[in-house]
Amino acid sequence: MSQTDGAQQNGHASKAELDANQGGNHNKKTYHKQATGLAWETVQAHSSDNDLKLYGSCFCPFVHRVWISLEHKGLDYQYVEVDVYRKPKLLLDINPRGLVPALRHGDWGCYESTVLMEYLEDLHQGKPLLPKDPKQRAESRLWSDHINRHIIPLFYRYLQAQDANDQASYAKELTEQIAKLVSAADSNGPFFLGSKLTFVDVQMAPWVIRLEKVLKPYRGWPDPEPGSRWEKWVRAIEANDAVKKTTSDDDLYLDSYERYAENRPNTSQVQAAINNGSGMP
Ligand SMILES: N[C@@H](CCC(=O)N[C@@H](CS)C(=O)NCC(=O)O)C(=O)O
Repeated sequence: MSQTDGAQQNGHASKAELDANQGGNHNKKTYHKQATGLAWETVQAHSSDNDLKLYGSCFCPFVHRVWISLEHKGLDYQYVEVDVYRKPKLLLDINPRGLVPALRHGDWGCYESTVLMEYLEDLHQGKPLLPKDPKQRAESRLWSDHINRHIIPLFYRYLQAQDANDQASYAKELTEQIAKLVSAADSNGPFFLGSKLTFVDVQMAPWVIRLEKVLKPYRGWPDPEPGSRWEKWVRAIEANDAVKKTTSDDDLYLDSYERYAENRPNTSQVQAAINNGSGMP
């Protein structure tokens, strides 16, 4: 199928294919079902059957982490796009919670983006992402935990907030949590541990991309301050080959996140968790 086939590929579901988040309104943008740009080229290059399969959805930042890891390591794998809100059996067979990313390796399957990144490390194939030194490994896990526990929920809280005062206070909190992470990074960089892309960079990269492509247009998230350590890190992540090869064109993110920016009902388990104040899925 070509990249432009079918109205549902470009964020406008066709009449027969309205998504639950659109509330019956054909004019509402919805999530894309197929990667675009460089990410689409990577999908095509990894479409042949393989023992190692990544089940993903092109807009998903958690999938993006695992996908960047696979590309960075140069592993042989197959990328399989799934409509995660229609939950095909091949996804539920691996993850009964019906979330992507899910990985199948032979007859074994597993899920959870951080767990999957650790699994790929444990294969000891291709370029490693965790450093050798046990203390640096522990610190990488510590700061990955900070990203998962503090930065990611705030990203969604800020994006979903409809009240201007709430938005201002979440913007401040998100800025503070990112500043904590940046202050733990190697002072020269450009990456978290120094000159090379490692685990923490990949954990954070999908949200670095989405700060620019989603939070900036929807909430006015500012560009990094010129000359700052944060700017150096952001530019290094954006310029990284594995990140570029797994990133779609801007419209895909703008369209796919409109439902979050409007905090529409039936958007996702993440959106519901933020609204209910329960733990992230
Ligand atoms: N903690 C999970 C989160 C994965 C997740 O929330 N994925 C979203 C897509 S970005 C999903 O599968 N949503 C399906 C749903 O909401 O039903 C991870 O790190 O892998």
